[in-house]
Amino acid sequence: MTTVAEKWAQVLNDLGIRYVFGNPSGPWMVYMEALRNKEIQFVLVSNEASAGFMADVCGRITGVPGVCYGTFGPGATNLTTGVGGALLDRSPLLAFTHEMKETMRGRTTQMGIDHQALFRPLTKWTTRLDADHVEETILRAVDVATSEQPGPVHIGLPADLGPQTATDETYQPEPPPQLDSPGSELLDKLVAAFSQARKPLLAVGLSAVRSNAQTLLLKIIQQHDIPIVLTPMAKGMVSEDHPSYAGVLFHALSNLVAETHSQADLVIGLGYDPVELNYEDWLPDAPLIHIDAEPADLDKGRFRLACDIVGDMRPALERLAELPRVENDWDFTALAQRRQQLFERMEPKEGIFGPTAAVTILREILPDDGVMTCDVGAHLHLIGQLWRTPEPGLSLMTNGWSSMGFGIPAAIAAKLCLPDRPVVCVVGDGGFLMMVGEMATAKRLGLPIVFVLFTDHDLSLICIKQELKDLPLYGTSLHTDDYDSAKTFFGVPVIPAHDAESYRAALREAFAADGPVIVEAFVDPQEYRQLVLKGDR
Ligand SMILES: Cc1ncc(C[n+]2csc(CCOP(=O)(O)OP(=O)(O)O)c2C)c(N)n1
Ligand SMILES: [Mg+2]
Repeated sequence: MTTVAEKWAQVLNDLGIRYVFGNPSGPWMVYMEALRNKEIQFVLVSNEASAGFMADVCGRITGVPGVCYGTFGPGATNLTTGVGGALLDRSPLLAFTHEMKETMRGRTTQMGIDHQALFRPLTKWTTRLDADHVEETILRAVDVATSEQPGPVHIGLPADLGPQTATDETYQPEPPPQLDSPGSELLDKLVAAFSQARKPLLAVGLSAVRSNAQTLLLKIIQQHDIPIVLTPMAKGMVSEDHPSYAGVLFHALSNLVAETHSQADLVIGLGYDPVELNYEDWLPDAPLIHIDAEPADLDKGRFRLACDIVGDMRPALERLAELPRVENDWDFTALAQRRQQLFERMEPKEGIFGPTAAVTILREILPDDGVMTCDVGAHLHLIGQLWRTPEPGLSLMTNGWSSMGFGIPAAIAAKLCLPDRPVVCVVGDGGFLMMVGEMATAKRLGLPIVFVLFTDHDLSLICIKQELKDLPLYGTSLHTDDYDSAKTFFGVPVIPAHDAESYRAALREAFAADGPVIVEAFVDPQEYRQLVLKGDR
């Protein structure tokens, strides 16, 4: 006889899942025990929101849905913060929560709320497990979670289900759905518009990263010499020193990036997911061609959608790559000057230890194959533009969900999935306070991760927004004037750094350590004022 919990663990094991993140409860014990027997590690987190973020990042890195768990009511609501991340950052994820047993569902009872209703707006699908369909439910959930656009699925576990006998199943999974190929008339329209344009521009987003279209993309910009802008989560799709590279939308100095895209007379949005930045927030007065698995989300009263190529991206890319070179009017000398100016303006200034110095020095020290995870705040806006990203997937951020608290759990998950790579997390002091409990997790797991904490004593991004509106700074200060750096957090040592020299030494020491280390960089946030929130939105 196999119990539901045992079969559940077997199915997860067969899928290649190695970690389940969460915080336990009474009815979860049979599932934990089943995991232990399958050598799937249950990773205890301090807050279920982290479990969601960790599962999201495992899903992004491995392509197999990450798995997380929360108990009734508050366990589930904590988990939703991470599950929402998987929805808007497009990561495959399975979220399990305990629900009341059938006879108690809808009754007044401790911790009892409707989890199906809770997860409906946060997931692609929400369902409930039963003893007759354990394998079928999980495999269907995986299909939903991994199909375009990837995202989370919630599966409720009735409280009394785990120890019940699982029925034998004969479920035959269906082949995964294929994306439609766009018709040849649409591709002809694309070629015609591209051939007529004098200043076409490529805008590459998050979905392009998933489409494995990088080689074709590089071929197109090589062939036709056209500029390319990236969304923050598409960083790494083209190198920052490529002659076509025009910068990242929305992040630092986006006004300078706009000097290129505002000249375009045709924009080709390639895998452009407006979840990061709506087209309307930056599109020039030029027609748009949208190439993605999802139709264009555009205010068509204000902008002209010349062509919506929905489905598989590759045929459109292949047509552009095969097309004989189309001449255009772009001035590549001016583009190179703007690119140079963009990076010069983010160079550290003499005598100030600010975020630009902290990011620049970290980039020098982290090897090219290292993974950098980042939290949300002014520091992310800087990193999004400044951080050289040799390949997609080496800068992990949340720009769809944009939740503070992402960076620390993301780094833990990245290190678990990629143990041979150096992993660093950059986190603001506000975001650090949200997830400081996960220092205990990193310590317990013995993960050599470097957490670079930018202590600027403020929610800097919000301060800058207040200043831009001529409002007094209010409700944004994190510490008192007598702030004293901690020596350790739950056994994780803290190395303070007040200048570039001590910071460099601290990083070297931290990367050489065999466990987690916090490098606390006391950065002067003033330079953000010249760099972030400069346009777009
Ligand atoms: C969960 C959550 N709460 C609030 C916000 C709004 N928000 C965005 S950035 C930010 C400030 C972040 O401060 P900190 O972590 O210190 O980073 P800094 O801006 O100082 O670099 C806030 C409050 C958010 N994005 N996510
Ligand atoms: Mg701060």
